[in-house]
Amino acid sequence: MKLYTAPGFSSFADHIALLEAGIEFDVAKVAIWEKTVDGGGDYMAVNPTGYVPALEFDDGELLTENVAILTWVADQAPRLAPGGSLGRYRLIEMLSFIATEIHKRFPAYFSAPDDAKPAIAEEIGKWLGFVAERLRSSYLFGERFTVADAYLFVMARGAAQVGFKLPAPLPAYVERIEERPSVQAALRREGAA
Ligand SMILES: N[C@@H](CCC(=O)N[C@@H](CS)C(=O)NCC(=O)O)C(=O)O
Repeated sequence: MKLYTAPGFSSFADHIALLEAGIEFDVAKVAIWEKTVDGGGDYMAVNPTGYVPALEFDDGELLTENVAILTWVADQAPRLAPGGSLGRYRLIEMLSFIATEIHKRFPAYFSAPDDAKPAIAEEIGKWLGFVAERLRSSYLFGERFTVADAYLFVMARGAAQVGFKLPAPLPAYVERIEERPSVQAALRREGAA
Protein backbone atom coordinates (compact mmCIF):
# COMPACT_ATOMS: atom_id res chain seq x y z
CA MET A 1 0.00 0.00 0.00
CA LYS A 2 1.23 3.48 -0.81
CA LEU A 3 0.11 6.89 0.43
CA TYR A 4 0.62 9.80 -1.94
CA THR A 5 1.22 12.80 0.26
CA ALA A 6 2.60 16.33 0.11
CA PRO A 7 4.43 17.70 3.15
CA GLY A 8 2.35 20.18 5.12
CA PHE A 9 -0.91 19.48 3.27
CA SER A 10 -4.08 17.63 4.29
CA SER A 11 -2.60 14.23 3.40
CA PHE A 12 -0.57 14.62 6.59
CA ALA A 13 -3.81 13.65 8.42
CA ASP A 14 -4.02 10.38 6.49
CA HIS A 15 -0.36 9.71 7.18
CA ILE A 16 -0.94 10.17 10.93
CA ALA A 17 -4.09 8.03 10.87
CA LEU A 18 -2.37 5.14 9.03
CA LEU A 19 0.49 5.19 11.55
CA GLU A 20 -1.98 5.30 14.46
CA ALA A 21 -3.73 2.26 12.97
CA GLY A 22 -0.45 0.35 12.73
CA ILE A 23 -0.94 -0.24 9.01
CA GLU A 24 2.19 -0.78 6.93
CA PHE A 25 2.49 1.49 3.94
CA ASP A 26 5.00 3.27 1.74
CA VAL A 27 5.05 7.00 1.27
CA ALA A 28 5.24 8.66 -2.15
CA LYS A 29 5.94 12.36 -1.88
CA VAL A 30 4.14 14.55 -4.37
CA ALA A 31 5.34 17.97 -5.50
CA ILE A 32 1.90 19.46 -5.23
CA TRP A 33 2.08 22.27 -7.78
CA GLU A 34 4.39 20.53 -10.25
CA LYS A 35 2.25 17.33 -10.01
CA THR A 36 5.28 15.09 -9.98
CA VAL A 37 6.04 12.16 -7.71
CA ASP A 38 9.36 12.00 -5.89
CA GLY A 39 11.67 9.68 -7.75
CA GLY A 40 9.94 10.33 -11.06
CA GLY A 41 6.43 10.07 -12.38
CA ASP A 42 3.43 12.12 -13.32
CA TYR A 43 1.00 12.46 -10.40
CA MET A 44 -1.86 13.30 -12.77
CA ALA A 45 -1.48 9.79 -14.17
CA VAL A 46 -2.01 8.44 -10.65
CA ASN A 47 -4.84 10.73 -9.59
CA PRO A 48 -6.43 12.79 -12.37
CA THR A 49 -7.76 15.36 -9.88
CA GLY A 50 -4.16 16.21 -8.96
CA TYR A 51 -5.15 16.32 -5.28
CA VAL A 52 -3.46 14.60 -2.37
CA PRO A 53 -4.17 12.38 -0.51
CA ALA A 54 -4.47 9.21 -2.56
CA LEU A 55 -4.06 5.72 -1.19
CA GLU A 56 -2.97 3.01 -3.60
CA PHE A 57 -3.72 -0.57 -2.62
CA ASP A 58 -1.47 -3.46 -3.58
CA ASP A 59 -3.97 -4.60 -6.24
CA GLY A 60 -3.71 -1.18 -7.91
CA GLU A 61 -7.03 0.23 -6.64
CA LEU A 62 -6.83 3.91 -5.72
CA LEU A 63 -8.83 5.49 -2.92
CA THR A 64 -8.97 9.28 -2.85
CA GLU A 65 -10.64 11.96 -0.68
CA ASN A 66 -9.76 12.56 2.95
CA VAL A 67 -13.22 11.53 4.13
CA ALA A 68 -13.04 8.17 2.35
CA ILE A 69 -9.44 7.36 3.30
CA LEU A 70 -9.87 8.35 6.95
CA THR A 71 -13.10 6.34 7.18
CA TRP A 72 -11.35 3.34 5.64
CA VAL A 73 -8.53 3.63 8.19
CA ALA A 74 -11.04 3.83 11.05
CA ASP A 75 -12.78 0.72 9.71
CA GLN A 76 -9.44 -1.13 9.92
CA ALA A 77 -8.80 0.09 13.47
CA PRO A 78 -12.15 0.73 15.18
CA ARG A 79 -10.43 2.22 18.25
CA LEU A 80 -9.79 5.23 15.97
CA ALA A 81 -13.53 5.82 15.56
CA PRO A 82 -16.16 6.95 18.06
CA GLY A 83 -18.23 4.18 19.63
CA GLY A 84 -21.98 3.78 19.88
CA SER A 85 -24.61 2.74 17.37
CA LEU A 86 -24.17 5.97 15.41
CA GLY A 87 -20.38 6.10 15.88
CA ARG A 88 -19.46 5.49 12.25
CA TYR A 89 -21.95 8.11 11.08
CA ARG A 90 -20.84 10.61 13.71
CA LEU A 91 -17.34 10.13 12.34
CA ILE A 92 -18.42 10.69 8.74
CA GLU A 93 -20.46 13.70 9.88
CA MET A 94 -17.39 15.28 11.48
CA LEU A 95 -14.99 14.39 8.64
CA SER A 96 -17.41 15.83 6.08
CA PHE A 97 -17.82 18.95 8.14
CA ILE A 98 -14.07 19.49 8.38
CA ALA A 99 -13.62 18.77 4.65
CA THR A 100 -16.35 21.04 3.35
CA GLU A 101 -16.65 23.83 5.91
CA ILE A 102 -13.01 24.25 6.96
CA HIS A 103 -10.55 22.53 4.63
CA LYS A 104 -11.95 23.73 1.31
CA ARG A 105 -12.13 27.32 2.51
CA PHE A 106 -8.33 27.51 2.68
CA PRO A 107 -7.68 27.24 -1.08
CA ALA A 108 -10.58 29.66 -1.60
CA TYR A 109 -8.91 32.06 0.85
CA PHE A 110 -5.50 31.86 -0.81
CA SER A 111 -6.84 32.34 -4.32
CA ALA A 112 -9.29 35.14 -3.42
CA PRO A 113 -8.56 38.79 -4.20
CA ASP A 114 -7.44 40.77 -1.14
CA ASP A 115 -10.82 42.42 -0.61
CA ALA A 116 -12.58 39.02 -0.46
CA LYS A 117 -10.14 37.44 2.00
CA PRO A 118 -11.59 38.90 5.25
CA ALA A 119 -15.03 37.37 4.65
CA ILE A 120 -13.53 33.92 3.97
CA ALA A 121 -11.22 34.27 6.99
CA GLU A 122 -14.27 35.08 9.10
CA GLU A 123 -16.02 31.93 7.92
CA ILE A 124 -12.95 29.79 8.64
CA GLY A 125 -12.77 31.36 12.11
CA LYS A 126 -16.47 30.72 12.69
CA TRP A 127 -16.24 27.02 11.83
CA LEU A 128 -13.00 26.49 13.73
CA GLY A 129 -14.84 28.07 16.67
CA PHE A 130 -17.71 25.66 16.16
CA VAL A 131 -15.47 22.60 16.44
CA ALA A 132 -13.48 24.20 19.28
CA GLU A 133 -16.76 24.40 21.22
CA ARG A 134 -17.09 20.63 20.96
CA LEU A 135 -13.66 20.06 22.50
CA ARG A 136 -14.79 19.76 26.08
CA SER A 137 -12.72 16.59 26.45
CA SER A 138 -9.22 15.89 25.17
CA TYR A 139 -10.43 14.90 21.70
CA LEU A 140 -13.43 15.50 19.43
CA PHE A 141 -15.30 12.43 20.63
CA GLY A 142 -14.07 12.25 24.21
CA GLU A 143 -10.90 10.93 25.77
CA ARG A 144 -9.89 8.79 22.81
CA PHE A 145 -8.04 10.03 19.71
CA THR A 146 -9.89 9.28 16.45
CA VAL A 147 -9.06 9.84 12.78
CA ALA A 148 -11.22 12.99 12.95
CA ASP A 149 -8.66 14.42 15.38
CA ALA A 150 -5.90 13.75 12.85
CA TYR A 151 -7.84 15.83 10.30
CA LEU A 152 -8.77 18.65 12.67
CA PHE A 153 -5.21 18.76 14.02
CA VAL A 154 -3.76 19.21 10.53
CA MET A 155 -6.29 21.92 9.68
CA ALA A 156 -5.81 23.83 12.94
CA ARG A 157 -2.02 23.52 12.82
CA GLY A 158 -1.99 24.76 9.22
CA ALA A 159 -4.33 27.64 10.09
CA ALA A 160 -2.01 28.76 12.90
CA GLN A 161 1.03 28.46 10.62
CA VAL A 162 -0.52 30.84 8.10
CA GLY A 163 -1.45 33.37 10.79
CA PHE A 164 -5.03 32.54 11.85
CA LYS A 165 -5.68 33.02 15.57
CA LEU A 166 -7.04 29.74 16.88
CA PRO A 167 -9.97 29.83 19.29
CA ALA A 168 -9.42 28.10 22.66
CA PRO A 169 -8.90 25.27 23.33
CA LEU A 170 -7.47 24.58 19.85
CA PRO A 171 -3.94 25.87 20.58
CA ALA A 172 -3.54 23.43 23.49
CA TYR A 173 -5.19 20.67 21.43
CA VAL A 174 -2.69 21.19 18.60
CA GLU A 175 0.24 21.17 21.02
CA ARG A 176 -1.01 17.99 22.68
CA ILE A 177 -1.54 16.10 19.42
CA GLU A 178 1.77 17.30 18.02
CA GLU A 179 3.49 15.29 20.75
CA ARG A 180 1.96 12.00 19.63
CA PRO A 181 4.60 9.58 18.32
CA SER A 182 2.56 9.11 15.12
CA VAL A 183 2.72 12.84 14.38
CA GLN A 184 6.45 13.02 15.04
CA ALA A 185 7.03 9.94 12.88
CA ALA A 186 4.89 11.35 10.05
CA LEU A 187 6.77 14.65 10.23
CA ARG A 188 10.09 12.85 9.97
CA ARG A 189 8.87 10.65 7.14
CA GLU A 190 7.48 13.56 5.12
CA GLY A 191 10.47 15.75 5.94
CA ALA A 192 8.06 18.53 6.95
CA ALA A 193 8.22 21.10 9.73
N1 LIG B 1 -11.50 16.81 -2.25
C1 LIG B 1 -10.17 16.49 -1.78
C2 LIG B 1 -9.38 17.79 -1.73
C3 LIG B 1 -7.99 17.57 -1.19
C4 LIG B 1 -7.18 18.84 -1.35
O1 LIG B 1 -7.70 19.96 -1.37
N2 LIG B 1 -5.87 18.63 -1.44
C5 LIG B 1 -4.97 19.76 -1.65
C6 LIG B 1 -3.89 19.76 -0.57
S1 LIG B 1 -4.58 20.03 1.03
C7 LIG B 1 -4.29 19.61 -3.00
O2 LIG B 1 -3.92 18.51 -3.35
N3 LIG B 1 -4.13 20.71 -3.73
C8 LIG B 1 -3.48 20.69 -4.99
C9 LIG B 1 -4.20 21.48 -6.04
O3 LIG B 1 -5.08 22.30 -5.70
O4 LIG B 1 -3.87 21.32 -7.21
C10 LIG B 1 -10.23 15.84 -0.40
O5 LIG B 1 -11.09 16.24 0.40
O6 LIG B 1 -9.42 14.94 -0.14
